[in-house]
Amino acid sequence: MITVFSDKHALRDANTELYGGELVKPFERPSRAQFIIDRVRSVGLGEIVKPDEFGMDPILAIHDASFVGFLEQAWSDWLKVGYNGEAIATCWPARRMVQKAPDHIDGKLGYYSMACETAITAGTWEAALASANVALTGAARLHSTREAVFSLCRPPGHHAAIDMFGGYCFFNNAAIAAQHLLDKGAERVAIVDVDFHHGNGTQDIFYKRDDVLFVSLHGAPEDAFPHFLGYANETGEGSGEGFTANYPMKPGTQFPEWRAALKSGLRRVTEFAPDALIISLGVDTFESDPISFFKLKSDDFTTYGRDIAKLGLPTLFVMEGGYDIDEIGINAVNVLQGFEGNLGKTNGTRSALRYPV
Ligand code: Q9C
Ligand code: ZN
Repeated sequence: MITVFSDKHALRDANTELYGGELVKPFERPSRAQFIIDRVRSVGLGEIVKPDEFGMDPILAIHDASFVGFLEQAWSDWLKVGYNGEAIATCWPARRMVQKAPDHIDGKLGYYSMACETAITAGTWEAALASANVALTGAARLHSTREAVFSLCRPPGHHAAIDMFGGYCFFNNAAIAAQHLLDKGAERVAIVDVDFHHGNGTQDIFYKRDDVLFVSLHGAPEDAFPHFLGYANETGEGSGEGFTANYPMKPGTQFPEWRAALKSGLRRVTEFAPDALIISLGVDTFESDPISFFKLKSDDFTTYGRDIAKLGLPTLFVMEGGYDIDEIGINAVNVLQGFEGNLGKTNGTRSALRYPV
């Protein structure tokens, strides 16, 4: 399997995350990607390629132009008001307030965010852009070769909505990749989000659409971030009704229960008969993840990689979360090796996309 990777991820290197009432060193840090790419190399997963540049159009196909403009300017706007720290939102347009972007950066940060742990800093824009290009390059490669690709995105993307960043995410890389495949001729794309956290951004983006099936397995909103989306009764709206499936699970959930939910979600994918499958690959389901509460062990990642491969679909893996840094490379690459172990290197050619090149 080829891996798409950009060194520019390292430009996303915040000093602070608001966590438990303290400003701590962010859980989402550059060494995460380093450990994963090191593991990709050490197991000989396959070729590692740099991303191509796709310009702004594929990003603007998913995100509001005003939001994208805000992200591009946020750090310089923040510096202009003379603050000393990193750019963190402190107020939001909450219930019964006016939903309108104001002029001041303090207001804009709240308007365009869904959480405040994610500080904007110098280099954040460049890294987020590179991460989207990593996803797009993976999608383009999947389209032309039909072989599975690993887009080692960082920063992650699944909490980013049409006009909101947060949860360590800025652009929704998986959504951007899905739209790119549709624009290239795919009729249907399925996204299965196995990150510990609910993929609120991805769900929101595709909620009223029937061309993208969104399936998410995650910590139940009662107990887990992002807390305000991801209940089982969220199933889509309008023509999107029935094209969102949520599997919220309780603290302490172990692999057998998690795997049963995955298999149920994968059956939904099979029924949907997509041209391509995107896996939002977070490995924060690991038993010793510092901010999550599922109990998967390293071998379980291999097992479920094999489960995914059994669908026989052209598959793009897009990296999302995972914060047990020492084990992140092993767990992420275990999924990919499990996937490849099942069908081998011929996977892509065995299951051709059903639309013409
Ligand atoms: N007490 C991703 O995995 N903070 N984002 C949670 C828990 C935010 C996770 C606080 C976690 C965001 C891509
Ligand atoms: Zn996560």
